[in-house]
Amino acid sequence: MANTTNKKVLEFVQSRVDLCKPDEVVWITGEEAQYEALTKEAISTGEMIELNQKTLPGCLLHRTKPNDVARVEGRTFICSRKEEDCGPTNNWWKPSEAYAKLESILDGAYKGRTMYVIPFSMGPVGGPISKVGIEITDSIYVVLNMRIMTRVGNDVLKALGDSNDFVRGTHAKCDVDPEERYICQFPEDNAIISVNSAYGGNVLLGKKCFALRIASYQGKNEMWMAEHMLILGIEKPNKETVYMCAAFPSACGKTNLAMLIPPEGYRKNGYKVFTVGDDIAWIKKGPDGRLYAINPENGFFGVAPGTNSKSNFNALESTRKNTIFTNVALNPETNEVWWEALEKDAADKKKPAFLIDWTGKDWTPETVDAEGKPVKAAHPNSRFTAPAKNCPCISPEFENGAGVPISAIIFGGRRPSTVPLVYQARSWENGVFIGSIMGSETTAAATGAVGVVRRDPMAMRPFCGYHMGDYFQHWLDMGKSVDVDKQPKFFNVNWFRVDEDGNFIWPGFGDNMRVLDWMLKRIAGEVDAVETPIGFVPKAEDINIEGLDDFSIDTLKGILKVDKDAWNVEADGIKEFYKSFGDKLPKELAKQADDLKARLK
Ligand code: OXD
Ligand code: MN
Repeated sequence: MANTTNKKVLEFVQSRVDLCKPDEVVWITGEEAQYEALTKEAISTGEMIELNQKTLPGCLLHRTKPNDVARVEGRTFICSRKEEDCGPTNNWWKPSEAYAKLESILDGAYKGRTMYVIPFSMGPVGGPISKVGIEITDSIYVVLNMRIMTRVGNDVLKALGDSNDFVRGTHAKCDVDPEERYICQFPEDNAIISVNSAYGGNVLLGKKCFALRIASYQGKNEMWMAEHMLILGIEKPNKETVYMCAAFPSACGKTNLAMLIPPEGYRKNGYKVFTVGDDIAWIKKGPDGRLYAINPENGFFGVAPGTNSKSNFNALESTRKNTIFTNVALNPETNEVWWEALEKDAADKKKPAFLIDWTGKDWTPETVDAEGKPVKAAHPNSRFTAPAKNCPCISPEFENGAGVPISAIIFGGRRPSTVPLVYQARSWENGVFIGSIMGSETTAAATGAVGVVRRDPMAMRPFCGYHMGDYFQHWLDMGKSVDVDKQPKFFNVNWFRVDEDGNFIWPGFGDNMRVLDWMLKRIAGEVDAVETPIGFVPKAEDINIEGLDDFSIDTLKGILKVDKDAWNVEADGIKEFYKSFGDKLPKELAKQADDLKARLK
């Protein structure tokens, strides 16, 4: 039964009942008993597999269809009223046509099924930066995941009251037909419709669809920002905690950086790292004029393969209870989960000899496909959905709805050459420029063409809900709204420089703390830097390499170098990329590109 008298909510829910024609309607209340009953039901139908309740209490495994294992950018649409508001980085679909097609798919889609109504809050319930959504779905998997990834239930409806400020999300699994799969955002209507998928990134509508695509549009209109950023806090020996946000394209180690364990020397000296968020930040000006960030999510939807006690101890610990695993392998002997590189090294002997792979088939380390290539037991994009509160280093400020004050904004990508380990922007405008040109370089293994940079501005290319040129302008406007002395400092990092043999030069992982430490010193005004055409680069002696085996100051100098020839090529590439935004490219950014070119002469 509905626990609200909010007319707009009731109207929306009724419109979905009329269209999708479910047998039954269940409102998600947030109560434990309801959750337990739904879990039991999903286990009884085989939708969920109950894992070893002694070693993995409250944990479940789910397998999606093999055609439904990742976000689908080609089938994701921004249905803005005007095409020019969508921009060159998104697919546009005229709203009237999109609604007509989607409604024809949704018509009767819940026949013989139960419709679940999930009221959810992005951010702590009732918080000043938080927002509400209602997701309608026919999937218990979605309900159980949303319960981990967001705050759900009656409290949310209470906080919403009579307000019309909520996002309307409709999801229907239908036949999971990839040809009829559509993930559509209607920014002007506060609406999302997702059909024919059951994969997390497409169907947990609070995440990419709302918290990035719709919220970025809301942020532009309401003077705040929704960003694809982790948030971490570093507690210094004097107990002061400095917060930083960081944006990286997918597969650059955001979750690892967010949960970093500092090297021993730092731990001994009293440094601690706390995680506020690993994927999304909502940023707004606070009463003191500084920028504050919240993590709108309540859990981590992390990639499982590669996660082990060495690469990310804290993430692994977070998955030890009340976690949903999707498309990982199952060890039938222990009823536990497994994925590639779950062992931290060869001496860690947990690697099983026999498994059920992510598709439900028998698997041994010798299993090969039709072409004789080894078959992976877990899908490379297999995931864990883990409650944030499980994380050993979750920040004490995680539930603070007012957010944490941001002192640094970090951008980065995978760049085997050209981009130094770290440099600092000259100003907010220059920082926006650096964010707008970030991206990852293709490698020979991936495409055959080495050195092609796929630009992914602010890591928002697949997630910006409006024209990217207007988005850059919004970044510039946000900067103007904050006094210079209260603005965060901008940095760019590159953990991925390689030597002639293709080996990573910088050790990465916990040792990235050494680079964050330099940023702390810059923020506190404790160290100088070298001015170069691209920005301020550290003096090598200001980066602490104590305790790093086989890593000399000369090696460090090598990855801090700014190569003018390489940057001239880069600057030309930037100008080419900027052309795609036409006259929506802010003049300030065009000038930044010209100034860079001039400084490189
Ligand atoms: C994610 C992504 O799943 O960015 O977070 O792809
Ligand atoms: Mn992400």
